[in-house]
Amino acid sequence: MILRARDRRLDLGFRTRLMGILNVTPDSFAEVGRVLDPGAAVAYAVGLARAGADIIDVGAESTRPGSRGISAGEELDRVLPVLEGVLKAVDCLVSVDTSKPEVAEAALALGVHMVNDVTALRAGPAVAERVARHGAGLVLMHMRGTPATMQLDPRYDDLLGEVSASLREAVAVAEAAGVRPDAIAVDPGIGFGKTVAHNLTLVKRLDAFRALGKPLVVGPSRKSFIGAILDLPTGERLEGTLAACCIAAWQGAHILRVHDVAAARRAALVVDAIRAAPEA
Ligand code: HH2
Repeated sequence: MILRARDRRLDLGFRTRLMGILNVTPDSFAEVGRVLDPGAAVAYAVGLARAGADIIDVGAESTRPGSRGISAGEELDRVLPVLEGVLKAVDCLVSVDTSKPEVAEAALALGVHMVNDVTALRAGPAVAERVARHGAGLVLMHMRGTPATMQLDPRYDDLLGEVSASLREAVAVAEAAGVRPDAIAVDPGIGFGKTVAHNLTLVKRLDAFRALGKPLVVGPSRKSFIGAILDLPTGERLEGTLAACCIAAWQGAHILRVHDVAAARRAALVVDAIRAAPEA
């Protein structure tokens, strides 16, 4: 399987890929990966690329549980100078983590390769239309509710079926808007309107999303379900993150969205080697 993004093709067949997290925010849930100063943010991105990131995902609005969001103007002010610098400084793919069409458009005009939309086009096709016009890639992530409300009482009758159906609909909207079928990846949205048990099931049963026929992105990195198991703060969730990443990769994740690229790279290489080993 490949993921196309502008003139680039990310081959997903032979090894697990890594999306490194860069949050240009004062309030993202984890301190790791949070860099507000533009110069420091670009230097941080260079470090992610050197550590083995295949994609650097730059976000300027935290979507942590309870957050209320920021204006498009504020998001643009934070993200554009950083994207401009990152695009010049690294050779890997660069994505912008936004669900606002005006932010997506400005980032695409600068040359970003992908848009990572954590609302999976809930507000309509505007983001997808812009992605299509630039020939870029698109990640569609499942979220139940909004960041402000999503963790109040998430319930599903059929977790895997409902998340799959919602992603399938979003893919149809994206394709109808003109996004190339091979430029779309999907993500079940760990922590976005999910209980601890839901998150564990999503990682365990990631294989259920293979039927969507799209590259699978998954983002367990340092999230609260790991904290709930280990009773540890975000700064001490690396080992738990790696455990979840290994299971996710084993179950078919093509791209792991992580804060800790160097550590995840080592873990993923071992998973890939085990997968490639002879059966007996
Ligand atoms: N998680 C977060 C943000 N964007 N995108 C995808 N595709 N998948 C995810 O799981 C995902 C995402 C939340 O993590 P983070 O960016 O570290 O925190 P915050 O939203 O507080 O900035």
